[in-house]
Amino acid sequence: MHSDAMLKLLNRQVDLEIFSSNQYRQMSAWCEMKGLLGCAAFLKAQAEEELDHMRKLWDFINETSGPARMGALEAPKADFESVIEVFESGLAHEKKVTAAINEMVELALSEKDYATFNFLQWYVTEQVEEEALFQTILERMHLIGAEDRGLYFIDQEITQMRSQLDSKG
Ligand code: OFO
Repeated sequence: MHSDAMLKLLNRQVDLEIFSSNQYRQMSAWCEMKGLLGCAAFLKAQAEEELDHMRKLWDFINETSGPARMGALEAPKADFESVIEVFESGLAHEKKVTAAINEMVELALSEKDYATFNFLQWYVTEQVEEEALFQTILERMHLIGAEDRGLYFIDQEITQMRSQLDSKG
């Protein structure tokens, strides 16, 4: 059902979602070592969500043309200068994911692959939310100040943001 080019991009996206999960889990470990337990929990939850994104793709690929196929992954970045750098890297990464999804949407449209185009709409919406979330966190960090006691308040703020997201489901 999919062209080879579409299947290649869908499988590439599987790898990107797994990489995203690994990256957020690795960032979470950095935060935990710095005593930023709210940030660590937030990032660990993000890591789990990325696996959900991968599973959705995996099932879609196999239900349509298949087969879903995993490739080699690079190691995620593990060392950061500051918690701001962690979340800036997160935002930059999400922008990369958005670009990859947009590329698939464009190909699906140009090939008249409407099933894939329709499937990808969930990801398009999700990316708007994820970029906005990282952007908001960074704005709050700049507002509160990510040094000394500011770090404590940031950690509290992120804990609250996570529980609001969890209660929305
Ligand atoms: Fe963080 O995004 Fe998946 O798709």
